[in-house]
Amino acid sequence: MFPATYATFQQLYTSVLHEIADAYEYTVAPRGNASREITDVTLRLRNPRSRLAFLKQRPVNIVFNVAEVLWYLAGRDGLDMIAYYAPRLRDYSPDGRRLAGTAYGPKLFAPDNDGSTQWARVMDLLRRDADTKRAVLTFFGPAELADAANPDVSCSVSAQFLLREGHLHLSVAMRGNDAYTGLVSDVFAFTFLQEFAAAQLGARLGHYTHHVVSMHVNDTDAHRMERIVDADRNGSITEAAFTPAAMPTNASWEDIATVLAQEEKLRANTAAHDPDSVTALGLAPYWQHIVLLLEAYRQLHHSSAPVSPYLLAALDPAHRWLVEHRWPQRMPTGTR
Ligand code: 5HM
Repeated sequence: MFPATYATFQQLYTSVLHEIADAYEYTVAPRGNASREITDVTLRLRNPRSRLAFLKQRPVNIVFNVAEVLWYLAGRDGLDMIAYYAPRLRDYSPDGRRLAGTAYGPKLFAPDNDGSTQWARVMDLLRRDADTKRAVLTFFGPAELADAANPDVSCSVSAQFLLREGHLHLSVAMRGNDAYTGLVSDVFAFTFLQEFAAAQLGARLGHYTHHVVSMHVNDTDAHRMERIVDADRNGSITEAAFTPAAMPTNASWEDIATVLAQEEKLRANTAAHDPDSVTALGLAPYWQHIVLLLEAYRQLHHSSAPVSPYLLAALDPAHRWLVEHRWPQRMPTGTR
C-alpha cells in the first residue's frame, strides 16, 4: 500500500534513517555538503499529533520546535527571536538580521497588497468549497534562485490542505529535507499548523503526508544516524510512552498572541513564570504547557542554576522527558 504509513513520528523517523543508512541511492555534495541521499520519498503520519520522537540517542529540541512554529505564526523573519533558540541559524542569514527562504512566517502570514494572507485565503476557500483541490500554500519562489550565492533557499515548496469527509489532511512537498535534523522540525511545524487549521475550520484532524524529492543525511551526521539505527536493530530504542496532547478545538489567534507576548518577555528575561502565574494567563492547559516550556528555556539560557523542580513537575510529561534528556546536566539532583 502506498504511501508508507506510520502510527508515530518516531517510527517514521527511524524508518527513514534505516533506509538511508542501509540503502542510500546516491552520494552527493551539493554546495560542498557531502551527503547520502534517497529520492522521491513519500511518508504518511496517520496521527499528526504524534509529531515527536523520544530517542535517548537523539533527544529532540522540543523548545526549538515549538519556538520555530510560533515564529512562523508570528509572521516574522528576524533572527532576534529565532536565533535565541538556535544560534546556528545565523549562518543562513544573508544580512545577519533576517532569514529569507527559511522564514516561512512572512510567506504564510504577512498581509500582501490586498491586505490578506496566503493562509487566510486558503482558510476562506476551504470554508466556501470544502471539496476544493486549490487550497495550496507556496513557499518556494522563483526569485530565490536569482542570487547564486543565496545561503537560504526554501526547502519547502508547497503545502496543500484537503478537506475530505470532515477530516483536514495536509500534504507538504519539499525539494530537499535533511532527514537527521530538518525532518524533525519540519514535520513538527507542519503538523502543528495542520492542527491549528483544523481548529479554525472546525474540522477533524486528518493525516499528514510528507513528500520529499531529495531526502538526505549529511556525512557529518552519519555516525549519529548509525547510533539510532543500531539501537533500533538491537531493540534498545526507547518506546514513546506518551499520548500526545490535543490542541484545543477552539484554538485561536488570540491564544497565539497571548503566547507570543509571553515568549517575548521570557526571551528578554523581563518576566519569569511559574505554574501559578501561568494559570493566571487565562489560557487552556495546552497553551500553558507551551509557556512553561519557554520558561524552562529562559532558565536554561539566562541562568546557570538547575531548572526549577517545581517547573519541571508542571511540564507536559512528553515535554518534560525531552527537556530532561536534552539538558541532563541542568536538571535538579534527584529528578533523574
Ligand atoms: O543546499 P541547500 O539549499 O539544499 O541546503 C539546505 C539544507 O537544509 C538541506 O539539507 C535541506 O534539506 C535542509 N533544510 C531542511 O531540511 C532546510 C530548511 C529550510 O527551508 C528546512 N528543512 N525547512
